[in-house]
Amino acid sequence: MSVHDLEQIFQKKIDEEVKIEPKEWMPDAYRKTNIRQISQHAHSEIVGMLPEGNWISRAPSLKRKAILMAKVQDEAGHGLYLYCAAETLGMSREQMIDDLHSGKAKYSSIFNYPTLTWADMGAIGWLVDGAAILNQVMLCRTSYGPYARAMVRICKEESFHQRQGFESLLVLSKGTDEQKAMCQDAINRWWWPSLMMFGPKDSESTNSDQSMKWKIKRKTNDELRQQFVDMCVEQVKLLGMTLPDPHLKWNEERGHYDFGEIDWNEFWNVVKGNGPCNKQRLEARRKAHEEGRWVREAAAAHAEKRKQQPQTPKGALAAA
Ligand code: FAQ
Repeated sequence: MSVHDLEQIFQKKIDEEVKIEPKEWMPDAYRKTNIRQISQHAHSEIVGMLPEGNWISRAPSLKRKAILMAKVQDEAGHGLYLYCAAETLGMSREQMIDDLHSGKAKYSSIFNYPTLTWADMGAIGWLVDGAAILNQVMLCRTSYGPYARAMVRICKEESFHQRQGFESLLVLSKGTDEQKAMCQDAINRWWWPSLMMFGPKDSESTNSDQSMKWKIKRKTNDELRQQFVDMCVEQVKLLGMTLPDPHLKWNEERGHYDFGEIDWNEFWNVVKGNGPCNKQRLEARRKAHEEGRWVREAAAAHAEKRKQQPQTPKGALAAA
């Protein structure tokens, strides 16, 4: 079959909403962009454990500590599903991890900001998980099968994460003056970086056009960002707090909220590795990887030993 025929079969599947599966033919660029996006998504989940991990030992109660530990553990699980999904495209886990540690691979800009107070745990849950869910709900319908299926499970857990974040802020927002101030301060610091999570504006997004054609992405960066703003403006009212943007205003004609200009210099600066915590985050990941080396080696030696052991014949145990 010619490449032209293969391309036509591939395109027909995309048009008819049939998922693309690992062993099927796909254009090289489709494979590459999926590897890029899925591995960056996996790295984001893994690096994303660090800002919250910072507060596990200082959570204000046993209940909050248990919730936070479960959330961070979920994030590890999300990272692992996503690495598996990227592996089905022919990229090795070692290579992905090396690319993260060498600074070649990106991960979400949001995780390069510090977590200064306990209220940041609530703000991350509400805003960061809230932004992540909007993006990920659309990815449940992405055209690459293993990625779409991983997203279904991840979204269920993320929506729990978002609710716990909102609930945690709600408690602070009804607390003492200091707690209220801490809540507002966390919202102020996390608002703009959360808007940046959706990526550059559509006019500057290099990958969007092709990714939309291949149905890897179903909504553009700006569409999702707008959906997020509209959602948060309503939710913040329930907290009795405000969003730090004087330009937020309902636009009757558009049927959406207008909002202020994002500081794109800050965004690109963070993406290029110069955000407040980029160096610290990568160092923490490299250190964890190095310290886990003996575990990987022991697991590999154990697996090798099992392979060499004679297999028990089927039914031998039952007969005994
Ligand atoms: N940070 O052409 P586009 C989470 C890069 S998971 C850093 O528009 P695309 C869970 C982009 O890679 C959060 N870099 O790119 C959690 C590209 O560079 P490249 C992560 C960014 O791929 C919650 C260049 O800019 N979610 O939060 C960012 O079409 C709480 C041009 O951009 C995902 O990864 C950014 N924010 O659209 C965990 C979802 N934005 O690669 C712990 C899957 C853009 O060509 C605690 N990913 N860049 O060198 C996506 O949906 C897409 O990749 C976008 C970007 C929408 C992020």
